[in-house]
Amino acid sequence: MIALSCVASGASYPICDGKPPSLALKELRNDYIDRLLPANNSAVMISIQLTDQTRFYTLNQQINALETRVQQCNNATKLGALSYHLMAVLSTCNDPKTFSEVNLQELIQQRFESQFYYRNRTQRLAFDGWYQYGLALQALCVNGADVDIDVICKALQGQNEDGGWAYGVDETSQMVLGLLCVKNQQNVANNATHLALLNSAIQSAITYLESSVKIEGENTFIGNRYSAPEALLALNEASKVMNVNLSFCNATATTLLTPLTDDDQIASIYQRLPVISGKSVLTLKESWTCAAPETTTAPSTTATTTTVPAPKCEDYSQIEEDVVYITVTLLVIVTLGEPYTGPYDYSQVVVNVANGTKLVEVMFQAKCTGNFKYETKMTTWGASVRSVNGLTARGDQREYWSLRDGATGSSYSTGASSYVPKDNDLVLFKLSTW
Ligand code: B12
Repeated sequence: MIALSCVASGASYPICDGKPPSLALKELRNDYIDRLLPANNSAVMISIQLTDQTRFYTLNQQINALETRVQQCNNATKLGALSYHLMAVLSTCNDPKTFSEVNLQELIQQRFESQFYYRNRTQRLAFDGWYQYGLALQALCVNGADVDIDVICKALQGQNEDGGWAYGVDETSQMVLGLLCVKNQQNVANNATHLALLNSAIQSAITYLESSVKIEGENTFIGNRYSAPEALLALNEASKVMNVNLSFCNATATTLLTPLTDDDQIASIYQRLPVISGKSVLTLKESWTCAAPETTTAPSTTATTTTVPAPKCEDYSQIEEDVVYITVTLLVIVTLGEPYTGPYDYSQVVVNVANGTKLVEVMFQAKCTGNFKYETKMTTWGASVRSVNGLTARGDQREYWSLRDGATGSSYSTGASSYVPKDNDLVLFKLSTW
């Protein structure tokens, strides 16, 4: 009876049971990889390399582009970018200390030193954020460099009482992966006090991640849909050395590993892909080998890039009969601080748009009215809002434009390229710090 219900539940995932992927999972993996292949990005490279090197048909082009990115690195490059580059280099079996004549390991070590002094005083939060701090622990560690004990101590001091880091699951997963890796270093493993502190930090982080499992109808997440892949990888790595409750593993993997839609952003795909093979970047640490892509099975046609024409205001000037229109209000609040604790610089613009229009397009149509201005930068999560009404968020002050529901003040769970406003929505752009 038990065996039957196991079979009936169907899916089996390497990340949950260590068995090789099923045929269906392999097909899904190929779809994910095909969508990622045209993107020139270090995180994409790592994701494909971890999952299936033989299908990385664009590897050589990607290595060339990686060289250019690495050459552009300097002491202003953030921990996250440096770390992705380092791990991408390592995943191709090149040396991150000499690749393109840049020593990425050293740049990370230097960048660690400048994390806790900003806004003119010593701070408890890492300037580049705990997500990137965790990535940097992983990068140094998988490259075989001993992470300074000071760097590890600062990480532990930054942990919240509930066991998480910063705002939640995303950051905590990266920190768990990083700390799991540095646990085996000489300066930690040979010092009983350090080891005990680190073990207890990891243990409470695991408890935090386990308590972030959410069942919403048919779906199971850890945190939300976007934080779940990395949390699953972190818990899976932790389960190799510690007690972890992974009873929700199959349900989470089933929720995550769905066929792609046009709405899936590149970042969401490269973060989900390694869940299929169950390999985190910690796999790069020892005895990592490289295989050339299989040219025989490479698609014969070169990928055609279709350029979508830039929208024009005229495209929206006609009212079309068979289209349902909704009203969306864009509200801009400039003063930093909690919502509605004015006085604040305040402006608002009302637009009528076709139902189903993405926020970024609503913004474009608002721009056409002449009463709203904005600038975005394209990222692997879609358009990131950098400036509104001429005011640019200062990254070096940890400022950003947060996108919120103006009625409740709560943050949207997706960005401007993904969020679809509803009728009578009040979309709030609020200059905030993080
Ligand atoms: C740190 C972080 C932030 C920081 C980034 C600060 C910085 N400059 O370092 C801040 C607080 C500014 C931020 C803002 C937002 N974030 Co954020 N963020 C993250 C987090 C935890 C790590 C990103 C990172 O450092 N990656 C490592 C670096 C090396 O990679 P990168 O590609 O260069 O990362 C850059 C982009 O990720 C970008 N970025 C960060 N968040 C977002 C969100 C969107 C929609 C876009 C387009 C870009 C973007 O900033 C990073 C650093 O430059 C991710 C978690 C994750 N799983 O990826 C969430 C995450 C990417 N963020 C998310 C969201 C929703 C937002 C906001 C839309 C929240 C809001 N409602 O205001 C805003 C963006 C609003 C805007 N102006 O367009 C979601 C995206 C989900 C989705 N499908 O769109 C994620 C996945 C969190 C989650 N689990 O839900 N974020």
